[in-house]
Amino acid sequence: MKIHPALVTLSVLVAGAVAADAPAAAAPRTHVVVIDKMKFGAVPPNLHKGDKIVWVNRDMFRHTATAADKSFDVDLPPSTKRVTVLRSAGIIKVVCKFHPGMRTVLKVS
Ligand SMILES: [Cu+2]
Repeated sequence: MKIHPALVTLSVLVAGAVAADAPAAAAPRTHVVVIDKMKFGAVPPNLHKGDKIVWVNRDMFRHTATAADKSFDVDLPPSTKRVTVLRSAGIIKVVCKFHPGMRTVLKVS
């Protein structure tokens, strides 16, 4: 059986429309983690791949937010903020390279 090229085009268009109607993943959100007094502040629950974290350093010291899995490494001079995007799911351990006692954990689904 020979399929008319126009039919192929039509079925591709229909498939595209169906995909567009499928429930999309939750829109990425932006969360804030404040570093103050040599500690990472509360980490928001329900983090998802694609979300952004705004790391805010309120200290007079330079810090970093460095993922143990190397998915991000943010330098944070005093009184600065930087944004990272969570590109992978999983449990991500985060430390400050300058102060090994500073640690937190992100749970990304
Ligand atoms: Cu630090």
